[in-house]
Amino acid sequence: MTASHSPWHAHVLTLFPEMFPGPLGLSLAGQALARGRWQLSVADIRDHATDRHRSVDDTPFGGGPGMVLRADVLDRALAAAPAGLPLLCLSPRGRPLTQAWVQELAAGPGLVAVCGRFEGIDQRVIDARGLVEVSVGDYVLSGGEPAALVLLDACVRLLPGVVGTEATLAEESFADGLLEYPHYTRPADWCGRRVPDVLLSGNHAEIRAWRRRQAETLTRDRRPDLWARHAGSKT
Ligand code: 9D3
Repeated sequence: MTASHSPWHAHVLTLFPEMFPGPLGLSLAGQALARGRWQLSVADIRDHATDRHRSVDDTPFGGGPGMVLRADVLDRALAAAPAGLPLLCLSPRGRPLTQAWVQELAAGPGLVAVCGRFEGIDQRVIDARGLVEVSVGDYVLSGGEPAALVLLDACVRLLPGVVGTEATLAEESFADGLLEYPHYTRPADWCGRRVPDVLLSGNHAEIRAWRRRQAETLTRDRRPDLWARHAGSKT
């Protein structure tokens, strides 16, 4: 018997509990889940409805399209969530998720993720519970669940022992905000396309320098925003 304290815990509140663990039950995250490196609990928000029709939403005060997730129902679901975890709510108007934020969340005890549906959530429960709204990017999803899967995938892969080699994660911080250089494997000639000679040279200093230049050129061309921050971080 091996003693261990409680693993990193994700508690998801959703109207579609069947979406979890979904892809997180496979691959690295799924293996880590099966091995107890992290824990997932899923609550169906509808279980906290009280009326005969189990309704969770209602029309917006002030008018307008769509429906709003009721404060009372969501509040009961939050009261039943494990205590001591940061309370997050996936929302298209949330603070953009970054790798730095993911690192903070992965270093903590876990998180509670509320997945929105409908036009939105009653603002009063967001305020009363201090829910922190998180966005995964500037495009429109049909609900918060795929965003929660993205958030959890990003956190779980940083937990100790989830990604196979320490070297993989070390390499990431090593790349200091640049896009990745191009990769090649055998055959050295594929349909007349040859692998760059430098990679076959065995000269590791030259290979390192070539990869660095490739990463810099790619970042400057594709992601001027990242490039500006990278250049700025060195001055
Ligand atoms: C017309 C107002 N819409 C906001 C753009 C309403 C609306 C659209 C889509 C409200 C919720 C949603 C569902 N999306 C999410 O819940 C969501 C999301 C997203 O759509 N994009 C990026 N990140 C996220 S996190 C949650």
